[in-house]
Amino acid sequence: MPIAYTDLVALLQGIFVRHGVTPEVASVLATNCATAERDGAHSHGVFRIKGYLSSLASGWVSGTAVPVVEDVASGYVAADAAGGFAQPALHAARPLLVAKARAAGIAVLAIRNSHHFAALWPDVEPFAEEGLVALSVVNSMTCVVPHGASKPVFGTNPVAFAAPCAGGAPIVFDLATSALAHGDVQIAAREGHSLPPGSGVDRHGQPTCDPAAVLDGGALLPFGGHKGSALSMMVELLSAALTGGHFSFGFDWSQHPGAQTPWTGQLIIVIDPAKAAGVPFAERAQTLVAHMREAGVERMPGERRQRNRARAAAEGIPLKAEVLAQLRQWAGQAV
Ligand code: NDP
Ligand code: PYC
Repeated sequence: MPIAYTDLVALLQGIFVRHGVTPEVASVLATNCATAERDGAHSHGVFRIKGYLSSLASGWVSGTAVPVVEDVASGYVAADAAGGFAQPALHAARPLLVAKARAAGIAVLAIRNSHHFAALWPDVEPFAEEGLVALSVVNSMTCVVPHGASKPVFGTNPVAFAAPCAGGAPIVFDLATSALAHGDVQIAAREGHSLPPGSGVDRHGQPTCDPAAVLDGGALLPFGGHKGSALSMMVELLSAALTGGHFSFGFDWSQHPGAQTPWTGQLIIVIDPAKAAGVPFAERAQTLVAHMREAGVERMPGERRQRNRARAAAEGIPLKAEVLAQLRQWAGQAV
C-alpha cells in the first residue's frame, strides 16, 4: 500500500507527538525515519518506530530535550543533546558548523549525551548537496567482539561519508563497521533468514549463522577482521572519547526495560572543498567516478537509494498494509 513521502512524515510526526515528543524533535525524527523508508534503508525506516516508542516509554531517552550548542573554537562546535536524540542537536548546531567550515575550510561538530537510532547517511548527505564534504561516525551499544577478543566491546559503529560530484547526485556511503547492522540481524530473525558466514558468534563464542543465536546472548564480528575492528575502535574514540559521550560499553540501560536507543556520542567533520587547489573538487570526483564506471563498476554506493527515492516520488513509498495500520494505530488514527 503506497504512501506519499510527505504523508509518511506527517504520520510519523503524529506518532512521536502522541508519545510525548515535542513537535520540533518529532519533525526531525519523523523526517529522518521517513527518508530512510523512502530510500529503501529498511533497517532504519519505520521498522524502528516500535523501538523509539519503547525507549521513550521506558524513560531512557528524552523526547523533550533542548540541545545546547557551544561555540568552542574557530573550527570546533560542541553540542550537549541533553539526553535526547542526536539529530535535533545536529539540526540546532548546523548553521554554526557550516559557517565555521566555510570560514576556516574545516569544522567539527562533537555531539555528546545523545541517542542515535537511525541511519547515518541522512546526517551527511545534505552537506554534500550544498557543496561540502562531510564525514560522520557514531557509536552504539556493545554487541561487537573486537578482532582477537573473546567478548563484545564495540558497537556496530557506522561511518558515513558524503561528497559533491559534478553532473549527478552526491557520492554517499554509510556502513556499519560490524559485519552486519544490528537492525539487519533483527530483520533476518523476524523473516527466518540465516546470516552470512563470519557475521557473528553465539553465547558460547562459537561461530553461528543463526540470527536468533546472535541476538540471544551472542554477538556480531567486525567486517574485514582486524581492519574493520580498527575502524570500529576509531569510531569509539571519535564518537565517545573526543565528544565526551559514552563508549558503547559505557552505559547501563538494564533499569529501563524496553530501552533500545544507544546513549553515546557522534562526530561530524565538514570540509569546504572550495578551499582546495586546482580543478574544482566536484569535477575531480566526477573524473574518479567515470574511471570507476569505465573499469566496470555498475553500482555505486548510494545509487540503490537514489533509485528507490525516484520510484517513491513517482509511485509512493510501498508499505505493507499491516505496517501502515500499526503506524496509524500508534498515531491514534482510525484504522
Ligand atoms: P550496507 O552494507 O547495506 O551498505 C553499506 C554501503 O555500501 C551503503 O552506502 C550501500 O549503498 C553500499 N553498498 C551496499 N551494497 C553495495 C554493492 N553491491 N555495491 C556498491 N555499493 C554497495 O550497510 P550496513 O548494513 O553496514 O548499514 C546499514 C545502516 O545501518 C547504515 O545506514 C548505518 O548508518 C546504520 N547503522 C546505524 C547505527 C547507529 O548506531 N545509528 C549502527 C549501525 C548501523 P546503498 O545505500 O545505495 O545500498
Ligand atoms: O542497526 O546496528 C544497528 C543500530 C544500532 C543503533 C541503531 N542501529
